[in-house]
Amino acid sequence: MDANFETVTVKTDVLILGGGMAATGAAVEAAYWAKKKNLKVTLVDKAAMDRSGAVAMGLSAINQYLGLDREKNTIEQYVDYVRRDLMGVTREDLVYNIARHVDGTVHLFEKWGLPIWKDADGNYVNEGRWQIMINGESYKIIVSEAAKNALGSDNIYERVFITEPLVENGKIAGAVGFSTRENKLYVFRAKAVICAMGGAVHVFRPRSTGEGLGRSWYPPFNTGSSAFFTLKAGAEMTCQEVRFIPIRFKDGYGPVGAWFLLFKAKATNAFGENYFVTNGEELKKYAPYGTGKPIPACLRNHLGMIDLFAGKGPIYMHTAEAIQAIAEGESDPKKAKKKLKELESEAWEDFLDMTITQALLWAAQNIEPEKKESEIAPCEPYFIGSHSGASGAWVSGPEDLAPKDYFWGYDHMTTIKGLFAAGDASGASSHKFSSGSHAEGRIVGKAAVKYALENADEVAVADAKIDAAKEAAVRPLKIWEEHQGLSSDPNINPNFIKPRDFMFRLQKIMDEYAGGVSMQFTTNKFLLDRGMELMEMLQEDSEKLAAEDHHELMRAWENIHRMWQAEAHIRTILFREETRWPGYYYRADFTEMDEDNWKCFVNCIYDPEKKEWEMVKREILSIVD
Ligand code: SFD
Ligand code: AMP
Repeated sequence: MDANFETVTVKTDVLILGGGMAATGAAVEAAYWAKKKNLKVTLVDKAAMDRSGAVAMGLSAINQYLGLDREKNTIEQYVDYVRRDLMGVTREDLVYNIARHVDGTVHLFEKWGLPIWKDADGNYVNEGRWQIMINGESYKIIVSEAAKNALGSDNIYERVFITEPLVENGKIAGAVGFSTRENKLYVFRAKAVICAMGGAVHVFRPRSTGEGLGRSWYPPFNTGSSAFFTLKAGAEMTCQEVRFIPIRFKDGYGPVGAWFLLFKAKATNAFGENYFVTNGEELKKYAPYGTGKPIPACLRNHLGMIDLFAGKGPIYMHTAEAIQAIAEGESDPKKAKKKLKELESEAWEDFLDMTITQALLWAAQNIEPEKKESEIAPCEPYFIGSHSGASGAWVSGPEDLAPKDYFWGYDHMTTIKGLFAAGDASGASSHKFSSGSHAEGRIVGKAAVKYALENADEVAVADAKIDAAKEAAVRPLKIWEEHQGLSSDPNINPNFIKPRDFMFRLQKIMDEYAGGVSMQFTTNKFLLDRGMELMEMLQEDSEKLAAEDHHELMRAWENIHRMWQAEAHIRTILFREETRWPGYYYRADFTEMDEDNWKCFVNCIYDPEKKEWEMVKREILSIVD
């Protein structure tokens, strides 16, 4: 391929990176405020916004909705729920800020056309206390349409992959990227930048290998771009150790929430023992978090893992029992039969709305959920700030809620001036899910416009810096051009490594040294130190990534981004000498939770000038009793 690329320079006021839930929220809100002040807002997505990001396939529930009855569900109760779920480590000001805005966002979704389940009285149907059911196959198209209408098509760049940030003296100045279809390099210059490029998948070796490679719970197209972008800008990062391991229907990765909460299904080990009961004593070790209700997500995993690791698997979700029990609640046999049919179709729709593969797998394996139980299993680890993980950038809280040390001027701005983060990109504010990510996007959309107004001068960037970023962006194509003739197999060459093999190498390091599936999520200082050594060699080889075409160029950069997420993770689990989130990972050399020394945030900062990492502890400051 010809690696001569045309440079397109785009000047804007507010630049939104990503086109997912947080970015579409940011677009709607920023466009509204920008219009009043005659500012320009531009959005860049590596894919087509209608079906990009985690909600590409749709969803079957909105997992954060407080409801209009604030007597029943208070914001303080939501904060307490999240705090306990994350074993005490959460930014309460951020969780509070999102929770107080999220219902308005959900009402917008409905106004834009999202079908939300209603009961006979016209009330939303709850899945659990904070979750509501939707017919969400077209969820992403609906929120994307609203963002497109707000911004106008001239201000949207689809299929442009952002490689790295432009920063000068601790201030954001823009971003560099390339088209995944044409020979075009993009230099975006902006006063405020919103990073919303999702979480990271396939940093760890997945359970699905050759036979189902690419299948994962969280989307394979979330590749650590947010973590890379904020780290490389020099922003302080938080909770990089708090990976998320969801329990999912085995191999198809179908979510379990509807089964546990809506259908009230039970999970047991192969011997029929309910591990929540038989291993229940274990929870006392993790008081006060483990002894409250609901049991934190990591501890739910932990109780199941005790049995799995003891050889008592498979673990089963008893779908048939649950469906029969609800149907039998109807005394009239005719009604009971009708109810059974309804439940059967709801069970299938839950997956058809958001994890189609799971429905296909059920069909392929002759599983009728109303007749037969299904295997569930813990997945490989993911990096996701919006579900029950917490990794992301350390951002400012809102002035009216944030303790002094958590406030530096603009809502949800990182420690780099003018650089904002939302959704998976912002840390320590878990349980925002799709709705809270959109709400957080709206919060940063408004704050970024304010910042752009109050900091109207363009941040100057040295030409050499921009040229270096452009050169790096297309380097894998040049390496391919130079060396491809040396071997007959395009994937094997002494002068380069292809993205696919590079990814396998990264995943092997993470799996075997940083506590992946094959190590039963367990690691220690020696394994982590060795893992870092191997990572350094991988980093050297990242300079030799080769790409045959635009698509492979994207793959090359996705893996560079994953590699940085991996390094931040290894450094942080190494620093925190305790096991606070069993079920997510275990430190074999520090097996207990240590409230005296480690009830704190662990943050990391990469200095892009000195190329050095710093690890710091930050105090947890509570705002809710
Ligand atoms: O059942 C670049 N999620 C659920 N949320 C809910 O509210 N209800 C559910 O039912 C949920 N479940 C669920 C969920 C996700 C998935 C995959 C499944 C099931 C199967 C979680 C939410 O989806 C999630 O919290 C939000 O989507 C997070 O939003 P955000 O904006 O942080 O991430 P995104 O939507 O994935 O968007 C990322 C965007 O960035 C783009 N991008 N663009 C340019 N350059 C780069 N280098 C880029 N890298 C990425 C992407 O294209 C995308 O547009 S359940 O399991 O709990
Ligand atoms: P999931 O399908 O696992 O992503 O879960 C969807 C929602 O239900 C999230 O808010 C979870 O925290 C919650 N959830 C899932 N399983 C349980 C459970 N056993 N107890 C309490 N909450 C749960």
